[in-house]
Amino acid sequence: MHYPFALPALPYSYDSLEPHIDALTMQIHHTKHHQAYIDNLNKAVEGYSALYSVDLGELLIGLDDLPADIKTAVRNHGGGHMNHTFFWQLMQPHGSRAHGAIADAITKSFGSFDAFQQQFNDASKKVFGSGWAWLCLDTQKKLRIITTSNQDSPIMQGLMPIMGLDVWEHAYYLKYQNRRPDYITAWWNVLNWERIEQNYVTLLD
Ligand code: MN3
Repeated sequence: MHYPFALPALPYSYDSLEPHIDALTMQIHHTKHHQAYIDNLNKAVEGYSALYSVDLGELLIGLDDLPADIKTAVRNHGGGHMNHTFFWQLMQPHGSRAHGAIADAITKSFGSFDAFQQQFNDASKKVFGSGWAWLCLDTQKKLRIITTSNQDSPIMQGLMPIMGLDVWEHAYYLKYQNRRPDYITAWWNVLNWERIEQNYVTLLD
């Protein structure tokens, strides 16, 4: 992904994650929130032609090398574009169950899938304010659960995301209001574990 950045189409319809994630939330999240990150990212990069061909991941990893006046905008809006593009792909109607290499790795790392789910949920609930919970692969190829604030991406701290959960209020407030834990519980019903496993396996190479 590089400039000019554009909104990716969802691989499913807005209402197809019902009842777990409601259609209006999906529509506003995709067409308003995600689009706004893209618009603001394009506005920030516009005029810096040396950056036009640079991949978004490289921009985020190399934030310190960016012109000072666009660093914060690229961090927030570039992170927002990166994270949401990733997030949409993790979901599908009629979610699947973890299996194969990723399920084995999770069991090995966390003791059991239930223990992993518990840890991931706890991390998601504890994010103060706006942010994300992530399952990442570190440089030693070990699985780690982390959280990030605002729209920071794990790649900004050298970790590769395998799955991630948006716990900004805009991701759940219309349906769940202040009940973030209910949103977190519901989200597990719409996961695309084939995609998550693919994210994992690709990183092992
Ligand atoms: Mn969001």
